[in-house]
Amino acid sequence: MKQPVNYLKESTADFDQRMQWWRDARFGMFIHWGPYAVLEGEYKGKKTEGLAEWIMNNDRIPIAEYESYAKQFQPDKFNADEWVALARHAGMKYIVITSKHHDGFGLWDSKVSTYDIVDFAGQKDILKALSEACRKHGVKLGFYHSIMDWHHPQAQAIHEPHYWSFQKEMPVNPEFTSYLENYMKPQLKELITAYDPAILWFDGEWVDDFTHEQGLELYQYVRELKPDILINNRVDKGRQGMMGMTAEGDFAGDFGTPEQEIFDGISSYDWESCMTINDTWGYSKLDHNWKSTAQLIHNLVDITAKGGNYLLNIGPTAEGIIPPESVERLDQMGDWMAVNGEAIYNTERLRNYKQADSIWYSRKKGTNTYYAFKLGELPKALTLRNVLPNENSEIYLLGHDEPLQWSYTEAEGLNISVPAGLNLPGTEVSKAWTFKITGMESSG
Ligand code: FHN
Repeated sequence: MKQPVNYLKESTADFDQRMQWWRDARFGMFIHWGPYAVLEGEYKGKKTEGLAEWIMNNDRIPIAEYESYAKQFQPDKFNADEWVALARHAGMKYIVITSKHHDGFGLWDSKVSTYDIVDFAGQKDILKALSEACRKHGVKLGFYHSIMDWHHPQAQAIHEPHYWSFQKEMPVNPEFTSYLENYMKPQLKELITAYDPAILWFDGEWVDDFTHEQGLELYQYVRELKPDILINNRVDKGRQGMMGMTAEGDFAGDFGTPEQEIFDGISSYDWESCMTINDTWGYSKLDHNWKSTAQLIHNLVDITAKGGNYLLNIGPTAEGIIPPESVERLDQMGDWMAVNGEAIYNTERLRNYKQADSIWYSRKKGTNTYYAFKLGELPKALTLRNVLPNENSEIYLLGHDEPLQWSYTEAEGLNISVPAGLNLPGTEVSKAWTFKITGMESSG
């Protein structure tokens, strides 16, 4: 009789093998999409105070009324191939989309529930279309799945009004375990069986109804369904707030999840910063606070140099249109990645990953090829202190064909001359340049 595998006791070698594609990928697309997009961040003419995808809870919208918006969720302009093509051009190697956010609405044709895009809204199966497009275009697909559920009677907050609040102790729903075992887990099984996701990205684990023991069981349950799937640390109770890393203890989860921030330093644990391009995850017609493309690229460089992943969010409209401001930025990131992506993918971090406030480093995995990113402005000469070239080293500026002149002294470090009048396409937007140094002796 074959012993069941205890996935909570995985060997380091097996863990590293399972994580490898994700570590090498570095950069993914997050998608928050659901009936909240119908409301566009506004309820009864008033901008919702919090995040657009929290509008049902924060504006105390009665379930029956919110269901009427769910029926209006008719994404007739949704084109899965276009969304995957945008992610690919941006240099994103995987996509994580909300299969079910806190509002409980499913973006697939669930056999467990009728509260989904097919049975309830009469639309096509979004996750089916997206999984087919991802398979066609070689992009990995993951699902964000909320443990908290404001719609299911066995999961929703049981005091009146039955809305969830961070600010107060909430009486737990005595039926929550039944919701987990007889609703949420069967939905996870149909998602994994039907669409073969590479990642399960849990959220909403903070509710008092959900326990650490249930988190350990949930991790084991999902890995038994698909042993090589990756699962974030919000599957259990160890995530430490928005800083996102897992507390000491026997908490489950393959990677930490800093949210709207970049881990400050380096960690021996895997982590992925999830961030928005404006300020909200779900679509809001009122959120115009778009980060610049340079800021987004600088975030990617910062995260890469520290050895993390970047999960950058888009919030499509209810029709299925990705905001043009998001498309513009992702296209510009893609232009930069086409030239500089070799310094991002399949790299590993250095102990001294940063120099002063605008130079970051990475190393091509398993080689003595190093990269130095200069953010802000391109100087006429650059001195690198965290690298040690040898006489055979060559130095290039990615996007420029000719090798650069350089000299090295122990006192000063590596001095690189930058040709005058260089005009590398897209750098006026990215404000980011990458120097490639081959044949390195070692690094600082
Ligand atoms: O409550 C959610 C929020 O709506 C969004 O999904 C973010 C991104 O992962 N996570 C939670 C807030 O921490």
